[in-house]
Amino acid sequence: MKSTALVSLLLWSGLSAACGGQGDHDGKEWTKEELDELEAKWGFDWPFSGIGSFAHLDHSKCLTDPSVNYDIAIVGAPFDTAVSFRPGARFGPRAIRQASSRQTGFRGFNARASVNPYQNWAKIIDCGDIPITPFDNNIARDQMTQALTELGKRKAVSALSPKPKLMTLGGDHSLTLPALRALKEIHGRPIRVLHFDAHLDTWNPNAYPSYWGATQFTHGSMFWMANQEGLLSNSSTEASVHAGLRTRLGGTEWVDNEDDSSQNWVRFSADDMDDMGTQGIIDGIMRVLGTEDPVYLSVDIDVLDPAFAPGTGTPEPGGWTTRELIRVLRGIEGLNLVGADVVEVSPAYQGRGEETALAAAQVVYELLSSMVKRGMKEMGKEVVPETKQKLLKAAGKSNGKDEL
Ligand SMILES: *[C@@H]1O[C@H](CO)[C@@H](O)[C@H](O)[C@H]1NC(C)=O
Ligand SMILES: [Mn+2]
Repeated sequence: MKSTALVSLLLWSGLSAACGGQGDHDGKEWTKEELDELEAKWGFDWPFSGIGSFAHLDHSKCLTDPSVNYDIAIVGAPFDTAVSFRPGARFGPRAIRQASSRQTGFRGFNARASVNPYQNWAKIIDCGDIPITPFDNNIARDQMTQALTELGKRKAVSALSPKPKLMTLGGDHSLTLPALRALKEIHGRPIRVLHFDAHLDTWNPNAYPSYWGATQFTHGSMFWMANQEGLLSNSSTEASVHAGLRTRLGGTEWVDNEDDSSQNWVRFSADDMDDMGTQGIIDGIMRVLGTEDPVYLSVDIDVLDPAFAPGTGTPEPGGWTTRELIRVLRGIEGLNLVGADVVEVSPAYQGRGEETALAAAQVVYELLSSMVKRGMKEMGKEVVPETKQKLLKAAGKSNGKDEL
């Protein structure tokens, strides 16, 4: 809240002076020292205090204020009328923000990544939600496309990021189509996708019984549609990657998988985790996607086992643990991420301990850490893991960072 609080105080003192000294301090002029003292006194938020922005980040309604700039924006897309089973993901963004409340800039150092994404080069803010209609999916899709395009086209704050990155909180998975449309518009090129999910989501809408006609905008068809629209890279037959799959397929054969392959996807199943381990999955993903090409990362929280994430629309037993997913996310931090989403959190089905939303908030934190860390490397700044820090200390060289 720091900078916005300061600005509003300054505005307020200016206004009250202009109104002939009204207000509770009789038109008093606030010095910078006094305002700093207020900040020191009241600027801190406990995990359980404050208005619920993601990780207590500064919040702006970015869509109504074109002057707001950022390097990374958290954006909520509370929408769930394109689902095939349990609805309720429209409450996902609020649940994820609530579950992120123990994330603070003050204690935000990611010991797995060796960076604090909230105290680094990137200006990260919470842009609030896109007000998406629940009554008409065509309008909803246009609203999401327009909003994500507008937010992604802003000028970034740091010279490091030519374009700001959006971290979208879903919402059902159909929102990835507007996100990919926006990226095509912003980057002027088709994008590669890394997709964590129990399901393929490359289904032709006509693969569902379609006597009555089929909408092309569902949470299981957005990647099929994205490919039809030329939003996904076809640069090789291994252009995009699924990980964590365990969905049932249609019919009696492998047609769904064959169709998926013909759309240039590589598949890692949930069971591959047992055979390959986290490192095998990491190596497989990095072999396909590399560190140069722009990649959009989409995390359907149903990639986790329902034991870890029951609060979702289409749960499938036999998935990964939260720790396995985090480990894989850390291992792929070298990807050139241009944006990401975390979708399908449907809090009405989660336990009272908020495990599903907590997992989603953690995924966001890990992805923010990766984006910030990549920027540091591009700046030539060293990221010092703890083992190396200890060696440096033993050699009498400290980089000045305290071990807390
Ligand atoms: C990729 O191939 C599909 C057909 O499978 C096509 O519709 C789409 O336009 C192609 N994408 C690009 C970026 O050329
Ligand atoms: Mn999905």
